[in-house]
Amino acid sequence: MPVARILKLGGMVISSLLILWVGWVVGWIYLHPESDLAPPPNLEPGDILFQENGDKWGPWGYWNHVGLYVGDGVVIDCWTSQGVVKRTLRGFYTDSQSAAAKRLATGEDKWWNKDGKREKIISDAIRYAQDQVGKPYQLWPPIGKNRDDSELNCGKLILLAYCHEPTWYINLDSNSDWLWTTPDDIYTSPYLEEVPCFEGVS
Ligand SMILES: [Ca+2]
Repeated sequence: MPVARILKLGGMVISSLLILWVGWVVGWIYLHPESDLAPPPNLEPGDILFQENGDKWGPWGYWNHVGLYVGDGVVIDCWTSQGVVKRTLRGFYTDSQSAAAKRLATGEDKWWNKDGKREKIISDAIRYAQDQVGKPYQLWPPIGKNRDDSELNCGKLILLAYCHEPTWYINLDSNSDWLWTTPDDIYTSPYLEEVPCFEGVS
């Protein structure tokens, strides 16, 4: 067999394998099977939603995505492929293999539970997230620039939504490294409490 023919066949095999591999990766990332998880009926605007969606390329830890519920069945979150977007609450849950929700702690020992501050903090967090829609995803680790919101990722969006300096300062990154805010860093924050997920009444 002539060398040119061998090279041509080899090239075809390699390019076919490459196409298959790219297809597999794209499919694996974007076509997660839908789950039958449904949002709990007692969510409130400002609640922070955690998702485990099987994306093993996501952040380290159990939860690999986090978003903000802004009310009226809408979630704002930040995706690698899309940047900051609005999506449906139901879509957030059907994309989840498991999910949880947390909210700013309601205990009287917290300074924000006095003089209506909690309501103001939550409405400002929602407004902040809405103002970020359309911003690009931050591809590289945000070392030293976790407060720069020209580019965002899912954890950083939530962190900055609840960290309005100089008006107030609630650092939801529980390990406070300011290098990378993973969904797990937020999930374990002592400033949040679990939303009791009552089943819907059918
Ligand atoms: Ca961190």
